[in-house]
Amino acid sequence: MTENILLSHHVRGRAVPGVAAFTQHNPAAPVDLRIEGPEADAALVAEAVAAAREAISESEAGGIEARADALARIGRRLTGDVERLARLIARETGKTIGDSKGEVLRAARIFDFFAGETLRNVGERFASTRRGATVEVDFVPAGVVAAITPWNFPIAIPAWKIAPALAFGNAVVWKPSETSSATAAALMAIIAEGGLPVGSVNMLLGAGEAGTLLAHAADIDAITFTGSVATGERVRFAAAKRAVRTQLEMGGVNGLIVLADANLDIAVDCAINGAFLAAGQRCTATSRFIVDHSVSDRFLETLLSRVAALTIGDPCDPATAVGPLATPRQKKLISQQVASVEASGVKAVCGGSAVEMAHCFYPPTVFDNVPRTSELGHQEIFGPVAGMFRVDGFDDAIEVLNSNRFGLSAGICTSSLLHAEEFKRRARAGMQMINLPTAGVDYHAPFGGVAASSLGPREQGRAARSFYTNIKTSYQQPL
Ligand code: UN1
Repeated sequence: MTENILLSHHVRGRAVPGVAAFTQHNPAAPVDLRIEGPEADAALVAEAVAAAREAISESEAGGIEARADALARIGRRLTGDVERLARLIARETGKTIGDSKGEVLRAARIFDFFAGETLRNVGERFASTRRGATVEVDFVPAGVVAAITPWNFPIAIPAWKIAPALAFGNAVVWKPSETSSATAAALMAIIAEGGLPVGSVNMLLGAGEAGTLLAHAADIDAITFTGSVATGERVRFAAAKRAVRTQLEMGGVNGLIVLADANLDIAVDCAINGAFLAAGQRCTATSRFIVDHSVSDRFLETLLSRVAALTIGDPCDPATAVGPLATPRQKKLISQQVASVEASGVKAVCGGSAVEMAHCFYPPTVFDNVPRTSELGHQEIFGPVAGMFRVDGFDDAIEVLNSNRFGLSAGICTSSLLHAEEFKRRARAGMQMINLPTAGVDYHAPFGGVAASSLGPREQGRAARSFYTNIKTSYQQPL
């Protein structure tokens, strides 16, 4: 029997229903679950922004300890609810149950981390160049933050935007992806019971227009966005028009270098994890294996035997390693991208369009001998698809690594300290991974990329404060 879930917006502490405008099914078994949600219109966007604006002064009046307590409470609730939330994520987005549990716990720890940051928002005090005077620097709330979040980390990414926004005294209008709106609504319900002032977090649902309206809304102070390059560009233009600050996390076409001196078992582990877990649907996923020709045949042979052993299936089954893509639309897009690479003459050594799979499942796909000019090296494919580029030594590997316009995460497998150090210096990326997969980051360290991957201040960890606060500098001469 199909479970039907009908979602509502959440504005000023209340559920706001609307006409169903979008639908999401369990991508592994469409008859299992049907989710419907409404599309926010301009009037509701304006109301949510107004509610958020009012909550900011209440949050200030409540003080930092009340905010810290609320964030800690939300973190505890998430931990207590891990089984229910993880099952919902798995059924709504196709993420495997193990990854879904890990993600809920990560979100809980993010709220906990920012509960502490609420109390650690220390300023600075300088002596002035003017005798007797002092200069103080305070980090004050940026204001109303619009958060636009994707479906691939449906709880962790909202957590690492909403928790710091609240910690530093802001209020939020949040537009989650229509593909993960039921998970968003479950998080929203937990946040709403956290004890924050009404309107501190408002959630607007929708499949397109709502996000556009929010990005263009009058009276927002900042927009934080994670998603595709194309949507990120639209958000950037909308924000630039009204000089609203932006933080954009977009795509990557991340490379993993495997040098001749690498431990090949570790290299294959990194490749499998980076390219195929979460069905490759992470902006930090590995899409390029950049392998020294002296080890490339052995690397490929081990990789292919490991890929063949990956269990593809029901994300709710703990034995599953690779679940489905999130939506039929994603499957169609990835199928087209793979077909286009095949049409250019590059050969898939496993997976590819020859393999038909049910529902939203897509086979792990590896291309070999990819030419450096291939679209595979330049265009993000948000699925379990990667290409092998055979290279000649370290310098050649770095040249291939840095040859596209992105710069999110870069990896290297090597036992040479010298090469590891050189790699950190020369890789053009926001994150460098040495003998580790390109995907999988800690929540207490800065996250973000360079070049076409990211724009604006870093997310997560202590670095998050710079986006969510304004700096006030006060000069004082005692009389
Ligand atoms: C991770 O690799 O642990 O959308 C996090 C994404 C990134 C998050 C990746 N913003 O995939």
